[in-house]
Amino acid sequence: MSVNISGTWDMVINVNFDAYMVSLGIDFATRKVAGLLKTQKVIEQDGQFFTMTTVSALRNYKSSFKIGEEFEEVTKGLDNRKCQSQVNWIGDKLVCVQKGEKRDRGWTHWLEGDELYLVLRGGGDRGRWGGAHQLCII
Ligand code: VL7
Repeated sequence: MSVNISGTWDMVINVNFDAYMVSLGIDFATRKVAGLLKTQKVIEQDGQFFTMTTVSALRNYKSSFKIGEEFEEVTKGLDNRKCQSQVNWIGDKLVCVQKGEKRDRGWTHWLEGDELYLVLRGGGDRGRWGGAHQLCII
């Protein structure tokens, strides 16, 4: 039985988000504004079906997918790239691979206690968030 990560999660820690954005080619001005955001992650999980909305004062980003099914993802409003994405449970970690122009791109979510973590990977760089945290480690 898989973990349930549904809920509304407030960022509390954010590490190396700027480096993640650099790896995706986000311009300086956008990075400075985006780096100040306290984002919220709203996750709906219904069996194999997920909807994730990253909510911020600047813009929102929504993606919906089914576990194990490849889908076309356009990172609209972010770096606006097209990816063939697939999300799977690997143990208790929810792992997304985003095949496209960037190598080794994707993200991983997992729970630790009552906190949600997120590692973002872009172009060989890595980032990480948590629950009410956003952590990024490159
Ligand atoms: C992660 C932002 C930086 C452009 C704007 C900043 C707006 C709020 O992949 C993501 O989430 C996954 C895993 O939880 C589910 O879709 C979105 C957002 C990273 C990348 C690019 C800066 C411009 C930030 C939307």
